[in-house]
Amino acid sequence: MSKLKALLFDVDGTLADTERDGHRVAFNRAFAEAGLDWEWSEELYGKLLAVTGGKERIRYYLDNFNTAFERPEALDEFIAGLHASKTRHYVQMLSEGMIPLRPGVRRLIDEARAAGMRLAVATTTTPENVSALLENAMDPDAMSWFEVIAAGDIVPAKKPAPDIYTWAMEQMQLKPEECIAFEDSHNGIRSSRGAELTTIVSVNGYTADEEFDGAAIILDNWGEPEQPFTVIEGDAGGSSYLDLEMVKRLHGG
Ligand code: XBP
Ligand code: MG
Repeated sequence: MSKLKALLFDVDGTLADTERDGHRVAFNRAFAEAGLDWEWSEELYGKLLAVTGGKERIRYYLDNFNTAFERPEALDEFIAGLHASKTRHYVQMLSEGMIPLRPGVRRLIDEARAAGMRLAVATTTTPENVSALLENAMDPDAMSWFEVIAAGDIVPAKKPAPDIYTWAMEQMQLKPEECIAFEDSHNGIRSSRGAELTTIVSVNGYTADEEFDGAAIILDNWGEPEQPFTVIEGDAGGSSYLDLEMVKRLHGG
């Protein structure tokens, strides 16, 4: 295995628990603002998460859960308009500090930066959402800590396709064996493993029962010294929270 040079982070569910109380609520606010009576419950949203990408998720909802809706002729524009409104609501919620980072994220990123590790983001979500999360929940300067922000429509095929990870590594001129990915979902690890990346998984409420074939380890949390993780599958080598030493050990380089 090559020496580890870069950490590649998914965003939603990985850096922060954004889906249930963030994205879902923002979608519902956008629907209400548009005068639609659609309401995505926590349970329904769990089903809709099968599809990544907000615009793609709205279309999936119409195709499978609201087939009676009379669609406007310009459906693409209609969905794009709803999604733009959803992004405004979501960014607003982040600016109000509604979504914190998951435990352990800030500590690991600080340690990685101090050690000269290169950092990048590889996500399906819209770029504005990434900057809003990093600046509000991590640090006002956090955008400058990440060399590459690979996000949203930058590649046409979203996760589970490997394209977003491959694109990020191309930008950084790094090979998969020089990087490690952090994910929280089945679609996420399909993408990272498809890009041949060693992948560390930490699940959340929506993804706890998903399959994570090929994960280096599956944790219930990134862990903190005072808040240890539980290992769902794999060998933590005696660690109780994820630090750079454990990341390097799992990478094997
Ligand atoms: C994230 C997603 C995104 C967000 C919504 O998946 O699926 O679609 O839920 O984002 P991952 P947008 O964590 O695997 O990247 O509405 O901005 O598309
Ligand atoms: Mg995710």
